[in-house]
Amino acid sequence: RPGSEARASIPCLPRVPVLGSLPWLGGGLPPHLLFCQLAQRLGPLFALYLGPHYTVVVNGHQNAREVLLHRGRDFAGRPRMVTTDLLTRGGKDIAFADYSPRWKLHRRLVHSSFALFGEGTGRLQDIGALSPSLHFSSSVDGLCVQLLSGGTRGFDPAPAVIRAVTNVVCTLVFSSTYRHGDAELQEVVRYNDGIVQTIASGALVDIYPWIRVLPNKVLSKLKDCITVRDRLLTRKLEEHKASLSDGEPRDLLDALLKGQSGSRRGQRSRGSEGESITDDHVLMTAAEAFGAGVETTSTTLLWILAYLLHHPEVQDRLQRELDEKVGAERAVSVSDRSQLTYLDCVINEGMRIRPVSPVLIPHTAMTDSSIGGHSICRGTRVLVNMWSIHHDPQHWDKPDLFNPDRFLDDRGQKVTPTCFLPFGAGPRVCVGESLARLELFLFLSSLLQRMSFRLPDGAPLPNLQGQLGVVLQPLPFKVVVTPRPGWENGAK
Ligand code: HEM
Ligand code: PLO
Repeated sequence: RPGSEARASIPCLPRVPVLGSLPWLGGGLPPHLLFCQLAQRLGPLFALYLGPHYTVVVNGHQNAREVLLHRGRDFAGRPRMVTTDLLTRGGKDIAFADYSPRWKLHRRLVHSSFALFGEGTGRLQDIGALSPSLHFSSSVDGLCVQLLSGGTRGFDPAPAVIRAVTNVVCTLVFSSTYRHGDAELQEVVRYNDGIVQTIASGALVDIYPWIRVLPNKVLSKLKDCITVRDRLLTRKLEEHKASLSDGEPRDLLDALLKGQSGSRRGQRSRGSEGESITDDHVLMTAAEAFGAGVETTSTTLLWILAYLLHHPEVQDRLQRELDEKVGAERAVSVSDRSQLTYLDCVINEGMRIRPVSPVLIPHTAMTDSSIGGHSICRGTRVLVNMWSIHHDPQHWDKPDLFNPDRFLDDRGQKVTPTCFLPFGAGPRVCVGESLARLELFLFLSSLLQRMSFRLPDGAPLPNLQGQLGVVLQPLPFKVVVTPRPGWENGAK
């Protein structure tokens, strides 16, 4: 069998029944670091058993590009897992759904709906709106005002950042913007946090599905959060259905509902009813836009703030660039983006040094295929260790150093190294990439234009190790915020 040859050729950890290779994974290191350690011993491509599942771990960028890009179709499957099945009603979302014609249709629909909020439309910019009436409710202004009201005592910026990013996603998904302290916004923040906490600690459940039958506090908390989420989103969906008109979609829910009827028409003409996008799909997509949109963007922003506290010279240089290219008279706008090169490098360096997803969501081989000349049989799980790729000393000079200049060449022009893949690549590449980049740009540029961040007197520098849950998060840290000239109130 080709499968048995493949298993012989890729170095593989030993295993015991039921536990798989678990006894050889001791030491308590998080997976991305453990895999780096194992790669030193076994080589960049190795295998292990997660419970009963034969799993190949990819550490080098060439092999990763092969899996994600060159043979992307072969490896575009996803394994089924207990927690994500609960989260997504058995894979009716994008991220955790297995590859299928319906998934392709669904992903395309989501992609084109996101394009509605992209750069060209100015829609996202409305979130940092210039109109005075929107000042307080707009997320960017709101965040600036809130941070600046933190006073001179040190405070944790995370709650304000998470709330602001959640607000942006609420605007995009169902056109709601919330004022500070709004009960519905709090509810969204709370249930999302509950899912984040439980889905990662529920990882064990995914390796041993039979634990599902045991009483499990984690699983019941996850279920409770999902119930709250579903109640809120179902209400939004019903409201949107009732007020849907023929005009331009107001938000993601409108775009999905319109696409849904479009795809049904398309299906009928092709006679394949089974593939249409159901209400469940619409609901799961909205839920996922929240999960993916909030966790990733807020975590990246917090990592960058943590690094700016470690590197005040980078903050100074960012502010010099902003003063030179934008000034203090007006708010930053999307059209400034091409001018703010150094800011772009800082965002890239933040995503390189602390990828939110240090090991990508597992892929599975949909057909017999190969990686680096080793054959891989259908059904094999593949873990791409983005951490090892972003910290490979052969491709990055002093990889543990925060150095945004590595994204500039000798002439000060931007460069994107081939081993920089913060959003993945190929058929499973992040669908929110352009949205995420735009948000990171708008938030960071506005924050640094209007205020400076420093450590509270006597406080320790932020811990940069982070804490691995569903994403890699910085541990809580404190900042002191001071307004820059002209921005004493946080907004104009
Ligand atoms: C997938 C990164 C923001 C939606 C992914 C993947 C990565 C990633 C690494 C997995 C690729 C793979 O499995 O091969 C990021 C980063 C972000 C970000 C670094 C921000 C800094 C967003 C936003 C959204 C989003 C704002 C949507 C609102 C998704 C979805 C998938 C995904 C739906 C699953 C794609 C699929 O499986 O086909 N993202 N993401 N992401 N991302 Fe993002
Ligand atoms: C975050 C908690 C939400 O309540 C549900 C959710 C949905 C999509 C997930 C996201 C969580 C975590 C980050 C993920 C995202 C899909 C793509 C993204 C895994 C679990 C990344 C970085 O790959």
